[in-house]
Amino acid sequence: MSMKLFDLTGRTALITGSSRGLGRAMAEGLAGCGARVILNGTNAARLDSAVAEMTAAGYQALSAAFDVTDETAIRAAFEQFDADGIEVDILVNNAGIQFRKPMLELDTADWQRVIDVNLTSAFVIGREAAKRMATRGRGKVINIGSLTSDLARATVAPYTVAKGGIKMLTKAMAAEWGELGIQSNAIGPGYMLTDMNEALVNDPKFDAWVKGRTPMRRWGAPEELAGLAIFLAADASNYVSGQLIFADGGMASVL
Ligand code: GCO
Repeated sequence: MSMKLFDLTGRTALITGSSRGLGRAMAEGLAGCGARVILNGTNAARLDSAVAEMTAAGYQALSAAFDVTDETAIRAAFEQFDADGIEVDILVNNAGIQFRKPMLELDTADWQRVIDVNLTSAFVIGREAAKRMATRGRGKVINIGSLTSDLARATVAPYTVAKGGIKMLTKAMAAEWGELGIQSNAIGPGYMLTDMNEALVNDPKFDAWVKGRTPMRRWGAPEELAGLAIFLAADASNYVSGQLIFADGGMASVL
């Protein structure tokens, strides 16, 4: 019985921003439990090679290249899924960018770009997915939050605000879509070894701060998010909704 609760065979998962990094790691975790995964990004060549790598590894993988801030492209992608008979059962809103600058020096355009990619896209793509999930009476939305969903760090205000918004959007989705059979939850990664954080990892002072501030005394590996993604994508979490669950080495829980 217990393993069946985590079996994703016959389910299709769309993971935004998944040609590499956290999105790719979660896609591999979901595929490893039987899901067919749709990788997304804007770089078609990078997507094609990621699909080829996953297919060679024995996973079921497709790609859907679209810009998560382009509503027309998002609608077209879902209309193509409809036309191809592809039902998105699991949506992982992972796409995100970072822009580090103190607010006093921050241009509004840079603020808006981070909000558009990291927050508004989750609403737009979530709405398109949920419209279709509702017709089937079931679906899973997994939004990717952050430590900054709860805790602010100087120089990353737009990212912090967007990720705080992700936490509350997750609850709003739970509030409206629970009766449709859709569970909406969020994952809060800690400081992870990703391209986005390369400058931080390579900064000895910041690296020491992360290791000192994290009870597990290390950065997280992208594949360490896969277990939470599998849980929140599977029947095991069918009565879990509106939650933000951290995979952060304990950082959000300690002073
Ligand atoms: C930063 C980092 C963080 C982490 C992550 C923490 O500049 O502080 O990019 O934002 O990536 O979001 O949960």
